[in-house]
Amino acid sequence: MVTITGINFKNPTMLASGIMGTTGASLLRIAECGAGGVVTKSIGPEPKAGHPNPSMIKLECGFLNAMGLPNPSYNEFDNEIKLARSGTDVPVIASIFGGNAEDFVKVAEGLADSEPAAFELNVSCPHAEGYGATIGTDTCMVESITAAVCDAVDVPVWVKLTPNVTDIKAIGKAAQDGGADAVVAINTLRGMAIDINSGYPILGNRFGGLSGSAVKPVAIKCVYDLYEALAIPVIGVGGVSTWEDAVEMMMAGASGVQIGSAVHESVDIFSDIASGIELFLQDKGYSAVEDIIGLSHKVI
Ligand code: RRO
Repeated sequence: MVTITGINFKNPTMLASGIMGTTGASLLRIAECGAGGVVTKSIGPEPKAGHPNPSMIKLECGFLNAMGLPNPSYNEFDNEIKLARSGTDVPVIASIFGGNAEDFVKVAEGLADSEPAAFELNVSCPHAEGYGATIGTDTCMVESITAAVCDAVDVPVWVKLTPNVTDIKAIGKAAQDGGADAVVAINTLRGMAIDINSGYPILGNRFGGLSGSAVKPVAIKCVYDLYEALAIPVIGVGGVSTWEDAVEMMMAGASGVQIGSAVHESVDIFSDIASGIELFLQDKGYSAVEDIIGLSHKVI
């Protein structure tokens, strides 16, 4: 078991936002597959259709997506959280987005009734004009949005950060100064792919966000830097597909590890990774998962 921001997780794996998180039934399915926690798709103030197709493509090194924050709005989503919660003890975390502090507060208050275990503020989607990284690259916006949501809700607030910045520590500090209980690092890396026969960018939105194994070293470095710079927990996400990846992320400083793209391989990934971590701890003689969190900062 691991406790992060006062929430107990039976193991340190969690479903990352954006994958299998659009319905209560799919969240429940992942919870039943052994995830320690599940995070919803990001939910906003108004229904949003998302970007035109193709909105997700597979590359050799991972996935490129430009879904464009498709969601039915908080009004239509609270029942999905309630459904997931009613079927499992696994903590359900609500990922939310907006264009300013009022939007975020409106969505958080609108979903509060469904009692998510925490809110994860998406200030990091790399391809959503007016949302996500547009505001998540501005320290003042990150601090004021975080503070506004912290004031409005009585559950922990996590802030999911973009790696598409010069100094992620400054953004992490802004979230911490705003009262965040944890940061989540990282969202996808800005990227694009071009069809060489036609010359057209392949994604409907032309560019999008890269996820999968290719981004793991970037995520590890971001988690490492944030662990050193902040006093609040860091939750790691980016390119984790094996228990070894998860252990590496935790040694960089992650208290928990979210898994997204690798769910495409198998939904059993959560229980596989959780048991792999457990066996590793036993083999190495560690007494608890906490022994490896941030270990790479302690070795000389
Ligand atoms: O919906 C998306 O296109 C999306 C989101 Br909200 C996000 O946070 N990160 C991403 O790569 N895609």
